[in-house]
Amino acid sequence: MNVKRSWGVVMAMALVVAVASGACAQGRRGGPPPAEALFGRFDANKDGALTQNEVPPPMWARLRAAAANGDDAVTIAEYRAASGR
Ligand SMILES: [Ca+2]
Repeated sequence: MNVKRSWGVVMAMALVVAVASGACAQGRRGGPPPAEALFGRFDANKDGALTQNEVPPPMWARLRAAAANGDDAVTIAEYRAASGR
């Protein structure tokens, strides 16, 4: 791996950590983050649902309870129903 590529990987990881901690901090300060912010940041495949592989483990521990139909994916409608956001 060359230096340019390594730098890109480091910057990408830093961005992921910054976004994840920002969303978690937002949740701690004022309750759950708004659905648009959460799904905009973490719905990697843009299918309108969050799955375990798309969010940090502590976030998934809270989110999975919103999967009303028990399919281990939380749709934006399920999130809104559970969080009121
Ligand atoms: Ca998704």
